[in-house]
Amino acid sequence: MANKLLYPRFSPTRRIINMDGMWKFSFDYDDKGDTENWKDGLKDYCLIPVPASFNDFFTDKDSREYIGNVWYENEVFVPKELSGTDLDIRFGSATHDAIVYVNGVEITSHKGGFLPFNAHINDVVRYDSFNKVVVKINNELSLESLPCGQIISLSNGKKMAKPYFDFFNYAGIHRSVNLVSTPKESIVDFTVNHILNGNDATVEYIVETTGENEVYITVYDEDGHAVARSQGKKSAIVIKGAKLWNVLDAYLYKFIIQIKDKDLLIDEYQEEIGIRTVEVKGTRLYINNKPVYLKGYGKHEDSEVLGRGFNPAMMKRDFELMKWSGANSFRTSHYPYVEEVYQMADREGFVVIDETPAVGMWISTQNFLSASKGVKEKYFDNPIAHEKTKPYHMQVIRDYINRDKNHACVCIWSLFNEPDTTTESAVSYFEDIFELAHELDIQKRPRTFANVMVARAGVCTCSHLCDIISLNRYFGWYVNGGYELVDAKKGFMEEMADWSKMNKPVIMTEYGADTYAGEHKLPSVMWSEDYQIEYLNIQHEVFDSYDCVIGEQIWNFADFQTTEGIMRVNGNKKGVFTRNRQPKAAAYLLKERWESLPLDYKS
Ligand code: CKU
Repeated sequence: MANKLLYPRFSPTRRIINMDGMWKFSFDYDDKGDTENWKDGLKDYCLIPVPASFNDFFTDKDSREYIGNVWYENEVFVPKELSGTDLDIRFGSATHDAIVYVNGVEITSHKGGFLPFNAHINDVVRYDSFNKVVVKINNELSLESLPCGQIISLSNGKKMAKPYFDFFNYAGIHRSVNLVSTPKESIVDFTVNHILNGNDATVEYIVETTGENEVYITVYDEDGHAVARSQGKKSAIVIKGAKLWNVLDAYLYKFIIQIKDKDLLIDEYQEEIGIRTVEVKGTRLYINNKPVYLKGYGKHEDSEVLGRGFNPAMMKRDFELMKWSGANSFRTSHYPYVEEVYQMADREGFVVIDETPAVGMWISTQNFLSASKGVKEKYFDNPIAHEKTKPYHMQVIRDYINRDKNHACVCIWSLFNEPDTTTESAVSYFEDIFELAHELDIQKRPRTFANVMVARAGVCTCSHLCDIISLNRYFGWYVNGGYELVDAKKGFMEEMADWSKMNKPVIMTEYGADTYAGEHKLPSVMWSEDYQIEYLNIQHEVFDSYDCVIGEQIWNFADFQTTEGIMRVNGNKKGVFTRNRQPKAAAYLLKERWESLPLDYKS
């Protein structure tokens, strides 16, 4: 059975053995891991925590910047009671590419660093004893990796990453590793769609199992009362007087799904489900048939020491700060985030624009900045994009929609970030990706991609495919910065006039100014906290002038790590909060604005 991406949960019929903790770890500088059979056990190693990026633990640059294969190893005891069940090993993610060995046998390989994968290990596991798990991970970038980039060689023989994107190429085992034991006949997938009729809601559902026994669903409200029941693998449940999932006012029902043979329970899985609809009409985004205005952030999974590793404490702090600032939404720029983030967004009522890792679709030997300016070769003119990247991108779309489809928080799919849409050669690629997302999503949620500044209205060859136009614009930063700020508004207004003619909703998915926390200057200069505020005031005037703008998500929630260079001061400093999650002055400006803008602003 191919797909067991369901989030790993304990139940009366399911067992989870969590493998997080200290793992053996080794860099493979000379590429000898394969010939020396490290799959059977690492020779020289240190211990390293999982989940985490490996990059920021060590005190030398070679470790931080390391490109190539790294190896991880751990042991797991598998009790006898699990024999007779289906046993899988499941990685929340491994960045970017991974090969997994159990007891020396290769059991799976996976391409891509931001989605879960699993493999069946029944045939190789030893019950009632310890089992060796070895993972070989590669963090190289190419034109056909997502995100895109390239690797160069230095004169000392070391490799170096040249990302075509503006975040550090963190790597390692970033999310939890679990052994998942399920019954031989089990629930493997579950999909819901919501229809509202008056005070009632109908939840259409499809349950996929590995057997023929009957499926039963019981729906519990938040007080633990059973409010509806259904039977069958494909049916609909009517919830009378349904309490809907609303923005910042979430309500989650618990769906308990069972496979039963008469009274015998065969498998059980539960999921919290928010009931809501999402729709675009004209220039508005409707949730539960009510127009909404989005306020919030483009984010990153990024923190000190851990890099891109999942940290529940950091996640909690981020949600508290977002709520404090009056935000109601964020974008998972520039890749699908850890599953716990969507669970929390469901619980808190945040609207999520869920993004794929399709970022850096520009060709450049420099970095993301030169990539998005004056490139000679256009990304989608290259056959590699169509022959190699697109099929892989389509697989990513399948996996991420499958993983995230049931989350109430996921209201918009962002299928690319800032691709080169200045050429006709992008169109067929985009058509196929947009079509696939539509076909796969039973809820038919709106699709978008974050449009780059050089692909203006009239130039962008792919914006007609979007249900919502998402714009990343830096008037007052990359153009017309500093004393020229007066001209920024004019240019921005003119461009928005063109976009508004498309009669589609527009979300500003990026705008921002690098700001060095603590830097103050009167009158302001670029990089000061004072300038970030002036810059934002201009942006807000533009957003308020155009009826079609139905959302604003500032770049970025917090300062984050990037590749070093003349454009970045130990990272991107466009954060409203510092990397340690403390406010810059602009946070108070946003809080005042966002707390005063009603959810139905512009309706
Ligand atoms: C952000 C050229 C614009 C790139 N865009 C994408 C995002 O990943 C960057 O961090 C803008 C920036 O701060 O430049």
